[in-house]
Amino acid sequence: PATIYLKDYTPPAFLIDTVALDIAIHTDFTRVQARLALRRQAPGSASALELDGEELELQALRVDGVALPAERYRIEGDKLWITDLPDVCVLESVVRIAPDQNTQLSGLYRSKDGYFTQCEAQGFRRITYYPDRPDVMAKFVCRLSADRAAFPILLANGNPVAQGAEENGRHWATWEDPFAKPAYLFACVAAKLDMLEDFYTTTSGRRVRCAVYVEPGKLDQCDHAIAALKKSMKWDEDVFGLEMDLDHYMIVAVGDFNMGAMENKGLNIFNTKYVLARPDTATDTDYQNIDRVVAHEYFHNWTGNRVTCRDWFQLSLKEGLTVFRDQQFGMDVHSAGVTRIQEVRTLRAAQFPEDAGPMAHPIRPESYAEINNFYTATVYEKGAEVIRMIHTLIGQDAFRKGMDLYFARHDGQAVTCEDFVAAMQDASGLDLTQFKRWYSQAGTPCLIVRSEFDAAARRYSLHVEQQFAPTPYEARMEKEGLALPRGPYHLPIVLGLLDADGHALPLQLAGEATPASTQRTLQLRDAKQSFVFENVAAEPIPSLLRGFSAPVLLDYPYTTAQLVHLMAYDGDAVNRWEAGQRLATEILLAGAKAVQQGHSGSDWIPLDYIHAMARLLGAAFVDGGDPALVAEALMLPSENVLAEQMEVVDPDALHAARLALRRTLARDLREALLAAYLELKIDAPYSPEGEQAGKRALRNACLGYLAELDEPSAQALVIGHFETAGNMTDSIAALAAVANLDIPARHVLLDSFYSKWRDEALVVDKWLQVQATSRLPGTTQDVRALMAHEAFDIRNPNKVYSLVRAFCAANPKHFHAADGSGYQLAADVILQLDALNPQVASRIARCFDRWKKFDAQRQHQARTQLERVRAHDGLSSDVAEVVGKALE
Ligand code: HT7
Ligand code: ZN
Repeated sequence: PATIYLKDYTPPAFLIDTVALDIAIHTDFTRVQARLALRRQAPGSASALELDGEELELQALRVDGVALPAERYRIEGDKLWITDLPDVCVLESVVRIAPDQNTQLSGLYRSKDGYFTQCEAQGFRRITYYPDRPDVMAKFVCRLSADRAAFPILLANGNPVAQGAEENGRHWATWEDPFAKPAYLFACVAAKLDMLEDFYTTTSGRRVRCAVYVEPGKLDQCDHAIAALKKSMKWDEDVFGLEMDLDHYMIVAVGDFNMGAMENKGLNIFNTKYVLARPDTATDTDYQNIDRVVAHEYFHNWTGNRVTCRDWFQLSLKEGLTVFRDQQFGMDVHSAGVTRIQEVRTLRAAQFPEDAGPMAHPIRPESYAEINNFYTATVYEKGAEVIRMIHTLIGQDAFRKGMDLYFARHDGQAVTCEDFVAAMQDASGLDLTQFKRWYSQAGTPCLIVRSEFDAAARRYSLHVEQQFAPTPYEARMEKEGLALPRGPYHLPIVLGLLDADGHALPLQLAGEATPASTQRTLQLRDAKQSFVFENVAAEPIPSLLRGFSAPVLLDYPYTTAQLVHLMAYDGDAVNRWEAGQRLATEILLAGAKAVQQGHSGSDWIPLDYIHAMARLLGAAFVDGGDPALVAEALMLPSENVLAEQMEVVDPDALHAARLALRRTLARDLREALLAAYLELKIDAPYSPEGEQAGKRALRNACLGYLAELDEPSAQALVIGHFETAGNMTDSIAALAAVANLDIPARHVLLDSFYSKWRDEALVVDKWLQVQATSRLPGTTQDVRALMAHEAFDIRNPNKVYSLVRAFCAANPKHFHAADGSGYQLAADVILQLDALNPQVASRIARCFDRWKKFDAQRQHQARTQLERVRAHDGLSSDVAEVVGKALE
């Protein structure tokens, strides 16, 4: 595929003031008429108008009402060029499209209950000819018509202005959006849907109608989404002073959707997964995800819509910032510590491996072949970490001033990441020149920290060295003549020091007269930099990068005793958790080595660790204890995260070591786990809110450990948990546990679950997922069999993600099977899917990212499948880019 470069950006020759669309949906085609009011940017210049169009059947083209002669335009691939246009004119086009055949789910497409759109990043060009780029912002009016009985709901962005009947049982509606927007934010829906509405009054008195549209019969699953929307509206007013700017805010849920949700102006379109919830169908995690995704899309109204991206290289401008905002919302409305821990876990599981693999890229890449491949953990999650670092460096007040300045300068504009950083710099007075390296350098930096204590001088020093090795991205850029200078990062190190009793020490940096506080934010700028603390009586234990203050790897030679100490006493919840993860990682890597050397025992598990975990569990029940935090701490690092730490990954050894540690903990803490399980039983009616959800998380974590005991009584406990579950969180916890057990009850429970829920698509997804992630032998064949089951549909992204991606991304033991059976399954699906939905196929292809970290036999198997995919005729640019980079 052709590569597109940031350096080649040029402004559009023509701007568009207004767009009038007429979309007429018929049974076997849709006719789209577009009227574009064009204005040349540089009046008098001769440049041609460049329009994008994909899979459009052009029927008419008129300029100022006159049919355009053939010599004035040419179609080349997915471009339409028109020459000799006046500086100001009206272009009208008529095209036919086939949404019923649109399996890519980009543009206008058919789903079960009607027609829906998805235009980001480049879907609008599949609806009509248009300059489909975010720096062309226009005001849209949309007339939509369809059969009234089949599609009674007709929606588009903005406000409804008129509606009426047509002949043959058809009807129409016109919507007008008062705000100029890029085409990627356009949306329309013609469908049969139920609707739940509520109202929110903004601080300035605007009464906003909040409406959620769902598949008929699902109104009892909408309450949480609508409450989340109102909570988000309030939060954005309270924290950022940002109000809703329209009278209608609509959320439409659709079962066929490539991603999570889409922030179209005033008409968000959501994957059903992030809207529908009832206690018996959705887990606590589902409820929390709904809160976060609803908030995220709502927050985009300002960070993304009112101020948008100049070009797609700037994607992190809106995504990193909006993820940061939804993270802050999550920390405010749920537990701050648990929320942050979960974010750090996601970053480590998804972004760090990406940054170490063939698709590594900075949060603002210099080039791409297929923009859909850049909706990545790096652009989203690392992008949010970069914003968080600015927030940490300048503080909440200056950050808020920076946001205000950003909107004052750029409301209604399409801008760059530079513009955002400039606003933050100007509002805070902090020089962010060096900081901007975070936008252009790929890879995860490593901080090597060493300490030195001078007892006589009562001085404690921390010597920090930054390592920022180049990634394949830098090598590729260099080959393409785009070598960028690399240099040390500017980043915040939030830290504290603990004494032997676990007390936080007052921190007095050299040169200061008195200690300032027990936690400091240090600014690291140099490749090597030292920080010296005075008046330190005895050698302390450092608690570094509190709250995960920078997205880096940390190399500090902690002893087991120090980590156990931090697990118990660190005043920072994230670092208490982090100490446990660090210790578990060391133990599990030693365990994997022992397994490789043929040791069958578990003498690599230190007793100190078992005792620390026992204390942790006990801490949930003392005054001020937080079961949700304890549940997080009981979760061992995943096999994929551990794999990143191995020179040559041995998935079997890692799996065996992790399982052995889980079984040892289950055996050694059996009484405490069982007591906690019994104690945490909830008798109150279900609520997804914090306290109850935290107790359930810990109770189910205990159940998970107890299920590892190869004993009938433990199995009976799991079966009883399933049979008495009063909500989906408990049901699925038991089902996931039993899916790993080779006992007759496994099939009984799986079958009864499916019979009960076969008509609830999102619950069937869970059923597929627990089977896809089972560790039992034969899982690969089971996944193949499930692909032929009536419950599976390769055209539905949720089904593919629940079964195939769950297998490839969350079942390393089977995906990386030495005989190559997992790789072959993945490649078969990628090829089958590529012809239908390249975006989803490409997401599955990303599961091969780390193939070069494995042994020679596995590498051979993976290469064989990757080459097979690459050689396929007519491969999409999406999959070609991912597989091509993997094979580089
Ligand atoms: N901004 C939205 C991105 C999105 C998307 C991108 C490509 C293909 C399909 C898509 N659906 C949604 C989602 C968000 O970040 O809010
Ligand atoms: Zn987003």
